[in-house]
Amino acid sequence: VVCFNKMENIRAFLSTAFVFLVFELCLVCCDITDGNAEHLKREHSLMKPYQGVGSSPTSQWDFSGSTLVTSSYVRLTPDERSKQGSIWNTVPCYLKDWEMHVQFKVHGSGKKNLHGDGIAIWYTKDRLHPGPVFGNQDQFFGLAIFLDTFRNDLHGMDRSFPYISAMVNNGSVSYDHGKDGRSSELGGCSAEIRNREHDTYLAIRYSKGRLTVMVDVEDKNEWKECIDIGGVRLPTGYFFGASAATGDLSDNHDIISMKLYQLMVEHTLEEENLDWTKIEPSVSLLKSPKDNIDDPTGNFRGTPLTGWKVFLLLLCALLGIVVCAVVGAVVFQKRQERNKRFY
Ligand SMILES: [Ca+2]
Repeated sequence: VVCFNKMENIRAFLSTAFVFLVFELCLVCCDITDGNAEHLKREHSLMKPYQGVGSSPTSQWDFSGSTLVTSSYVRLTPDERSKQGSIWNTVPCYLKDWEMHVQFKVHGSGKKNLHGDGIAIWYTKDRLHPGPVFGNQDQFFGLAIFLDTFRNDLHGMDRSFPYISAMVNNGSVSYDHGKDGRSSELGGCSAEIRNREHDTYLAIRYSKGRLTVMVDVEDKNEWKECIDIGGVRLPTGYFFGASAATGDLSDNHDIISMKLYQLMVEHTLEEENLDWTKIEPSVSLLKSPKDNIDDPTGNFRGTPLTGWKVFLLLLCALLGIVVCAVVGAVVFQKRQERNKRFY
């Protein structure tokens, strides 16, 4: 009788485990297709040979200042003093979760430390407003990523240049050039982005309030984390752009491409019902970035292979859990039987 009961228990347990496994697999499958699928959005992307950029009323990109568009690059500034130029997407972006990949090239004849000032990538309310912040207006609304190639702050020797940093602004804060924006930066890293023989890339991901910036400048075809912070709030309906400026020192600041990918991320009903265009750009620094890790791999160029790898890993983990549970149940029952014999 004991043996019969035991078999029944194990069978019941196994069937429960099987149902659980199937259920979990379904969840995992749904998660993979919704979480990792990336879609290039052509209306927000700038790619060779830049056909129709700026020249027609239906054009999706406008440019101003010193910007020169050729068939193989968009030169925001030439390697000459006191230039500034920008290029702006004319279509507001209503995606809630996105990833922008920028291929850029900063190069010039200036020797070490005798070049400047750098490039800024923007996601802002206003567009085509030339100004003092890397060729764009100050006190902007939205997000800026600065690729600062010149050290203005001689007291800030704890960081090497070029230096990449992020700033979110609700129109109230000024960028402090003299301090290289240190007082308003959310995070940053040093990266050798200038005069490289190979292609150099930057990726900006904004998803579920988390801002991640990655660089690929070592010709290794892999992303290296630069900035990763949570609690960032940005509205939809802003514009993507890029600008650059030179001063007493100069460089060629080229954009080769800007590719925007939509990230398929699920939001709660409450989030969906919000009017995302009304969100004020802000950052809650109370939240530690480390508390906010939902994708610790930071694996950007999500290919189907990565998705499958994750899937297989999860499958193995689930199978492992089930095997452990079954073994545990058997051992537990055996122990109980043994205990019974003692009574
Ligand atoms: Ca600077």
